[in-house]
Order: sequence, then C-alpha cells, then structure tokens
Amino acid sequence: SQLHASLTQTTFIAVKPDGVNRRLVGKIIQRFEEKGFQLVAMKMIQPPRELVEEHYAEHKGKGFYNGLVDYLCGGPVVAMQWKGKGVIARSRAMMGATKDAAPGTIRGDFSIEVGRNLVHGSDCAEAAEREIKLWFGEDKINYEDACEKWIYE
Ligand code: RTP
Ligand code: MG
Repeated sequence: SQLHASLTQTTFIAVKPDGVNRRLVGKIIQRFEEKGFQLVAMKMIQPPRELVEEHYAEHKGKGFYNGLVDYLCGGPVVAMQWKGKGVIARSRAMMGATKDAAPGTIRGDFSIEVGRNLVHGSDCAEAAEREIKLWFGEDKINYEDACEKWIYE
C-alpha cells in the first residue's frame, strides 16, 4: 500500500561528539521518538578519520572542512537509523537550519555555534542510503516488522 511504502523511508541521524559529551543523547532521541519516528538501529563509535572524511566528502576543500572532520572524529558519535513517514525531511526540520537554527529545533534550543551543532541528518534519500552504508556497512538490523512479539505474548 501507499501507506506502507511511505513508512519504509529511513534516514541516518547522528548525535555528534558535543551532544554525547553534553549528555544530550537521551533528549535528542526523545524528540524523534515523541514525533512518532522509529529507531531501528543505533551504535556508538568514535569514527575513524577516513570514515568522517568520506561522510563529509561534499565539503572537501571548503574552509571549514578540516575543523569539521576534527570535530566529528574527536569523540564518540551515536549513529542511528530512523524510520517513518517523511522522516528524511521532517527530521531535518526538527534539527534546525545549519545557520541560525530557529528556537524549537534541536540546534536552535541547544547550540550556539555552527561548528558545534549536535546532530547530523541525511539531506535527501540518496544521502541517507549512502550514509547508512558508510556507517553501518552490511549490518542489516531489521527487527521492525517483527516488533509485535515484544508487545504481545
Ligand atoms: P550536517 O550535514 O552535519 O547534518 O549539517 P547540515 O546539513 O546542516 O550542514 P552542511 O552544509 O552539510 O555542513 C556540514 C557541517 O559543516 C559545518 N559547517 N560550517 N562555517 C560554516 O560556514 C559551516 N557551514 C557548515 C556545520 O557543522 C555543518 O553541520
Ligand atoms: Mg549536511
């Protein structure tokens, strides 16, 4: 069905090292859960430099690139896959703009600097697919269709 198809949209969201070190992981996850999105995969890693360079390859050569890579591989990152209707665009809206994020958004409420902005989210379907492969590889975590058994005996 069309509803089922829309529910299969999945995005890559990461809590960056400032979010982890500021103890904001729970709060950030809670926002996406409360919205109605479903957490389908999560792991915490300190990403190797090569992974982060590839993740932000589109920004290579820009003035902020080296600092950006230092920042993201400078501590633990909580890497996640989130699923739901319109989750790619809607989670980006919930994160807030790159610059001067509005109050009510995660960045707008909890961060001041563009280079300490707590969260990453894929900006389109192609990026989501690429980033999920990059961060999770072939680890295919696919429990969502079987989750009823954790509610009903
Ligand atoms: P992200 O990829 O981390 O979700 O952030 P974004 O889409 O909102 O922003 P993007 O343009 O992809 O930039 C990636 C990260 O680079 C830093 N940045 N600094 N100084 C600057 O002008 C500048 N522009 C971007 C931010 O940390 C941004 O999250
Ligand atoms: Mg981006």
